[in-house]
Order: sequence, then structure tokens, then C-alpha cells
Amino acid sequence: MADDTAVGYENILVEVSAPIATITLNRPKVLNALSPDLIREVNEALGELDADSNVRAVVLTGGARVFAAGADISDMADRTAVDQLQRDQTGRWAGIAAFSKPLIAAVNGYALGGGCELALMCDLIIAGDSARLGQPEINLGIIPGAGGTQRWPRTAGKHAAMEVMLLGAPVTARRAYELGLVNKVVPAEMTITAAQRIARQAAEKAPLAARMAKEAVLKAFETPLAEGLAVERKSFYFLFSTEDQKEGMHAFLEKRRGVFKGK
Ligand code: DAK
Repeated sequence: MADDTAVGYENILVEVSAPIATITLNRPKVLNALSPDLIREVNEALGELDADSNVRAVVLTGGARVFAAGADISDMADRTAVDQLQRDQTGRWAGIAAFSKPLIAAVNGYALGGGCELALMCDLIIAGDSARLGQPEINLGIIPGAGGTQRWPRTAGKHAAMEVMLLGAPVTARRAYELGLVNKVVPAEMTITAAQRIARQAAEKAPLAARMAKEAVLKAFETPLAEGLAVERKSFYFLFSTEDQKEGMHAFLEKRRGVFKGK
């Protein structure tokens, strides 16, 4: 994607301002409810941005007022279990979780249900003080379907996870910060620029090292320690085959700032 382009999707806006890009969920009338088309577009955009070597970090936001009020209830209300199984919704969300570059959520207002799960799939979360994160699925007679029951307890612990899952009430930005769910709370009008600033910081780092670091950290949630340590070690050795490792270490020795090419 070219610089500073708003690429034409129907449910999202994508702005590339190399070395970062910003994806904005854009269904304001329904509080960015995550229709299948919106999720497909987020996946497609992330696929393109992953392949674009000019883009090194991405901000995902819902804009100034709301992140996302969850999956589109009007789309789900009359579906059967077999419908749900056959539409491979899980596969569509997996593409988002698999994005290989730093992905930073900028959350204002509600991040509920699938909206909260989408934020939790990101690598960092910057929350505006208006943010409310929660899993209200219990109020609809269902449970989270995009990782909420797994990612909440891994980050916030069992009891906080049970509280949001069983009572269906969201937590404030401040509480989410205390629980370790969000990295930083800022005034709501600064959320997106704060996230973009952090994305630019991440974009200055060595891209292959960032990719390996991200993979290794995510492995920690899926594997026993010995296996995770083996992944880390192999990635560590691999990075000594990159130009960026030579650049980074020589730049340090020469007392200058490293310039990384992702090679
Ligand atoms: N879906 C559809 N429309 C929604 C919506 C949603 N999730 N949330 C809000 N809207 C619509 C409202 O219907 C309303 O539309 P109109 O009446 O104007 O036509 C408009 O957005 C504004 O909403 P409100 O009038 O309700 O606004 P309020 O400020 O009064 O309340 C609220 C805001 C966020 C508290 C409220 O809208 C609310 O409770 N929304 C529902 C939140 C919710 O229950 N979310 C969880 C949905 S279930 C899966 C992956 C993921 C999922 C499932 C499967 N697989 C991979 C298998 C995820 C499931 C979910 O997220």
C-alpha cells in the first residue's frame, strides 16, 4: 500500500503513513459491531500490511467514541449451531491473531465481547480513560467465542476473568490497567495519537527481531516452559544470520543509532 492512502473498504478505514499504518473500525451507527464482513476486511487489511515491508507496526482502533460493542447480534440472533460451525468464524479471527508485526490497540469507550477479544489479540493496548472492557456474552445466553475465556485468565487471573464472564459487567480503563490488561491509560482524546507514537517507536526496532520476539512471547501461552525456551533459543541463534544483528551491535560499538532494514 502506498503512503498516506485511505484504501477503500466498506467497514474499516486503512491509513498508511509509513512506517506505521492505522486501521479504524468504521460502523459507527452500530458501535462498530463486528459483522463477518468487518472481520474479513480487518483480516484482509492485516494480510496486506503484513506483506508490505514499508509498514512495521499497526494501530487498530475504533475511533474516538467506541472500540467495538462485540459481534453483530443481529447477524447471530437466529443462527443455529450448525450455521455457526460451518461459517468458520474461528478461522477468520485466527488470521488477526497471527499478524506478525507489532499490533497496538487504541481503545476508547466500549470494547465488549468480540470487541474486547479483538483488543486482547493485539500486542499492546492503549486505553483512553473512557474505555470499558468486558465480556457481556452471558447476558445473551452464550459465552465468548474468540478467545475471551482463555486470554482473560492468562492476563488478569482467574477471579477477575470469572467476574467479567459470570456477571457480564465491564471493567473501567483504570481497573483494566491494574489487572495488567492494558499497557497505559491516557485521556480519551489522546488515545490514538499515543498508540501511534508507540507504534512509531516499535517501528524503529529491528523488524525480524520484533517478529521473533512476538512469536516467542505468544508461545509462552501455548507451550510448556522447555518448549518455549527452545523456540526462544532457536530464534536467538537465527537472528545472528541477519544484517540487522550486525547493524545493531556495530551501531552500539560505534556509538550511533542502528538503522534496521528487516534483512
Ligand atoms: N450488535 C449489533 N448492534 C449493536 C451491538 C452489537 N453487538 N451493540 C450495539 N448495537 C447497536 C444497537 O442495537 C443500537 O442500534 P439502533 O437501535 O440505533 O439501531 C446502536 O448500536 C447503539 O447502541 P445502544 O443504543 O444500545 O447504545 P448505548 O450507548 O445505550 O449502549 C452498549 C451501548 C454497548 C452498552 C449496548 O449497545 C450493548 O450492550 N451492546 C451489546 C454488547 C454485547 O452484548 N456485546 C457482545 C456481543 S456477542 C466468535 C467470535 C466472537 C464472538 C462470537 C463468536 N467465533 C470465532 C465463533 C463474539 C460474540 C459477541 O461479541
